[in-house]
Amino acid sequence: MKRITSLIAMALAAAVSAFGQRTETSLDEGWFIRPITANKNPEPTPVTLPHTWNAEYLPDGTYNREMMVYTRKLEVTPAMAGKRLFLYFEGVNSVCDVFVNKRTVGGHKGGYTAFCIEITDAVRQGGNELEVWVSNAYRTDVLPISGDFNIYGGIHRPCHLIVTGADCISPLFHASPGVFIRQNKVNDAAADITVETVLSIKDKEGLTLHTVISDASGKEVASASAKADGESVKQPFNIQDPILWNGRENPYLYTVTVQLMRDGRVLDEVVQQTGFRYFRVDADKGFFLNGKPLDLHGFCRHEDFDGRGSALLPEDYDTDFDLIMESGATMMRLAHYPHAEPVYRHSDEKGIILWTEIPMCGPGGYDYTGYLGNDGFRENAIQDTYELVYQKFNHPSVCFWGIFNEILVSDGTRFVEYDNPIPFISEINDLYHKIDPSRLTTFATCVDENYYLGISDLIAWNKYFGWYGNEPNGIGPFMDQAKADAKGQPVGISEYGAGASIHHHWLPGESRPEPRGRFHGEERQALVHESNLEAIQSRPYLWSKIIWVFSDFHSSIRKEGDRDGFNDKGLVTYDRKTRKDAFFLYKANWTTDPMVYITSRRYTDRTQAVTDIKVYSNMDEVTLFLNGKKVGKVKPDNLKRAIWKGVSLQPGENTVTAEGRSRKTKKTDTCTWTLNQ
Ligand code: GCB
Repeated sequence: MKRITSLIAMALAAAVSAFGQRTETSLDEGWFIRPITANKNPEPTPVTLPHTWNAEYLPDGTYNREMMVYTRKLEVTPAMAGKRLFLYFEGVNSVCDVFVNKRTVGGHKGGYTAFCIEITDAVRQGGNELEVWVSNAYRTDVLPISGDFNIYGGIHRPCHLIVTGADCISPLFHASPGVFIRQNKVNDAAADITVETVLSIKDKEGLTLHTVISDASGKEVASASAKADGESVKQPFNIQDPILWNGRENPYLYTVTVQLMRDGRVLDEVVQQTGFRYFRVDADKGFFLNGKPLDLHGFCRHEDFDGRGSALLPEDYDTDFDLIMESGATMMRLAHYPHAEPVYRHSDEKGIILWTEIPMCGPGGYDYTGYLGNDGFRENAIQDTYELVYQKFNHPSVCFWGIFNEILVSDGTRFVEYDNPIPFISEINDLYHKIDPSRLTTFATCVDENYYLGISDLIAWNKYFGWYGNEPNGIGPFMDQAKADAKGQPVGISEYGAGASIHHHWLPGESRPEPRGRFHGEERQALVHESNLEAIQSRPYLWSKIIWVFSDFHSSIRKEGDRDGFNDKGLVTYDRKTRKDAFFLYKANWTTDPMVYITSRRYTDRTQAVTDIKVYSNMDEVTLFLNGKKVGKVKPDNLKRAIWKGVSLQPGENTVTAEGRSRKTKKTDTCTWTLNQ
């Protein structure tokens, strides 16, 4: 019965889209998974992609990092005779071999970029067997070789079958769309662009390429035809008075349709969305989008969701983006690897600026053996760079290419000659610029020394003042010094934050939670963010101000906070159901839609009668009521905090109400605390 259902589902998933002779069919349904070792549960389990076998921890708190085998039937219909067939995997973590009818057809190293394999000669009419051996075991030749997050094993992103005619726009070129919209020069008056199309053709006779650019209403704004007789075709366009892609204010998108034609017949078609924009970073004034300053603040984000691991569903991306938009963020750093396609698409559509990076991730090297001594590591990083850039090339949201996160030196503390990472980092930086001269390069470092200055266009620091460190001066003076040392290179903040459990509560004056300890009071996280935000807000030279991290995530190396195996520095919980207090600090500071929020609201059972009450609000003034009686009216301060000191709760239940007012608008928030004495 199960088999029949999955066959029906496979049939339904077929013919998802058809452009010219190209069809793209989802292969997400109808898979089975089994361990490679037959003695362990040899019975295959049916699964649907995206899938990981590590969504939950094992009972002992570890997760399986062995090889698993995915199998699926692939039906080749008579209509596919004479066509070219390609398997397109959006992401298989982290190493795989792909077989068709027991024959190797290809494989891939690296779990966060797509790859495409032509299987035309490996299939036969009728039923075929697809098999993918996937391993997420530790390796020194596949990025990342280190990191504070879990490496989810599986075909954790969707998979498609692409069928084209003999001549097509290449799906094979670094598994990219094969169409690259290069923004040579964009300003308010014109967008000077080149549409470059990579072809995979068997017979170039009579081929032409017809490209149409249309605006958001579907109206054609430019078109051109060119002879398609080489491996790639470049078509220049000059679009007058373009409507610019302008971040959250106006994320305006154009559509570029490229058709490969012969004798008036469309052989293949690729459709891409893009937005035209220009940007720069000033060492003193920060980021400018389309000539105007835009404050870049937001979150680092991991691809990790309760019950799913990294195999997110479309609705999970909707949930995340609703929260990101609600917070008022203008940017995101996609940590610490390329994210799935919906993240880039949502960012394009909603106007979020992206920093996206290859998984070259510290700290240290593999068990601190260094980086470049590992055979294959360099090649894998270069491959990742090509794949990331070409696969995400047309997304207007992407403004920054990230080279690495926290690469320390061989022993984790010292900078030693035999594994000096700088030449390699420079090599990746140059490669980014060679493939895509239109964007800026950056990285996230945690070292205080100046080893890395001047290598990339921009630089940013991961700094945890108030959480890991006891530094008396905080992030402000640290960044002032970094700016002075950087001699004109723009400096930013790539991470700052603190851990928090929504089940742990902390009062000012209590001792500071241990970062590696079990008690991670929610209120303390908010306080750390307040002090960082204050320092950051008064330093307009910071080109990026990025919080670690959007949501809590799995990290098997951690045993702290309220659960093992989690990093709890999220501003929202792992299940996205709770926005922690600190989330509302940012919402109050980053948004203008009237809001009022009583902090410490989850601290419902109390033993101290006298307490401070803190409200985050972006409104003109806030009035506090306790059990219906007015406590007082306060104007929120520079961090949008309204604080009432020494309020006395009554024994038993207390109703706390905050009423925000801005001219005629009124907003209220209420919570209940019980005083047990
Ligand atoms: C960092 C790392 C990030 C960690 C974070 C933390 O600097 O870049 O991967 O998860 O700190 O929580 O300690």
